[in-house]
Amino acid sequence: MKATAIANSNIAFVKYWGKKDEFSNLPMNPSISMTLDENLSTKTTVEFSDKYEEDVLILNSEKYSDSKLVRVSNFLDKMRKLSGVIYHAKVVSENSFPTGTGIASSASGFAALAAASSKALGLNLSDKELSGLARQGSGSACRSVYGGFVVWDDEFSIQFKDELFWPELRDILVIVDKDEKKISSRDAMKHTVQTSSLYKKRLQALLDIIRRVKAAIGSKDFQSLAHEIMNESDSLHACIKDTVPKVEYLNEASYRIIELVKKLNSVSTIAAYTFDAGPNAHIITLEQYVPGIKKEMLKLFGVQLIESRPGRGIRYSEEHLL
Ligand code: 2P0
Repeated sequence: MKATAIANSNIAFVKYWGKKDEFSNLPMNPSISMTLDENLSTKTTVEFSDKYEEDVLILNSEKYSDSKLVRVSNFLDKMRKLSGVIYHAKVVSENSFPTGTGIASSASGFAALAAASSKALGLNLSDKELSGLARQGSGSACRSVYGGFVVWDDEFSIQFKDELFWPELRDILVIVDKDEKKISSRDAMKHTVQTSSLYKKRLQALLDIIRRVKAAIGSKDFQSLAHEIMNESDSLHACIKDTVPKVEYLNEASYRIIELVKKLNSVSTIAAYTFDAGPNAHIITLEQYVPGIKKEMLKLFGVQLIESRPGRGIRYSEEHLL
């Protein structure tokens, strides 16, 4: 009972922030993302067998027995319940990007885990069902089930446009800090929902924003898309700062990148910045502007860049990791 799946990370243009309740992991607001390519992916092999006396987790060649294993084990419990299989499992997982880059891998990680474990258990699920399961592992993971541009609202995500729709679009991940984040997004979003008054205003505006982002993608209107993406990132981080106790994910280097993007956009808009729960920037741009933007970003001290195109959804492999 063994299977291997690969899933890519995704970058949200309109971001998920807040849960209706922690048990179901249903989101407070709809979000829309672009699935990234192989440069930011996770490959996972899962084997269920009576030879394992407990669940085992090996991530990037390191064995884990901390909260990461608990989270994976809780997820495997859901899969066991669904299938009726009671065996423990060994999970071996590798990211395509170097370890210690400070890149969150829960989206690609739980999408790959949902796919590999359901295949190993012979469950034969639809993408929609897989998306619903991945969501229960980590919210953003439900969007990584599909390639291209993906909307998540409530239980499942759905594909809005596939990865071939806008092949010139690019994401440049600018890594400025390699440490794991100090406050998990899980905790921070809980505090934001409870304490931020800006957050209530954000929720009211989000349906309109989703509509405008979909229209900009649908008509390949980069200028409009870029403005929506930057406003949305600013809005999220304003809410995060408005949270009690105050949270600040951006650092000095993040603000330097924002200034640089504004400078690059002084004649016409060629790039958009967006930040998740950390200081590393994603720069959304078009293929033709990538060399110039990379050159400018590399002038900043000590940054590392990972470029990505719109990528594919989940796929399976016979090259197992165990
Ligand atoms: C997103 N983020 O839409 C937003 C933007 C971070 C900022 O989804 O608690 O790791 O596992 O459901 O998915 C990060 O939160 O949270 C996230 P859980 P997750 O991509």
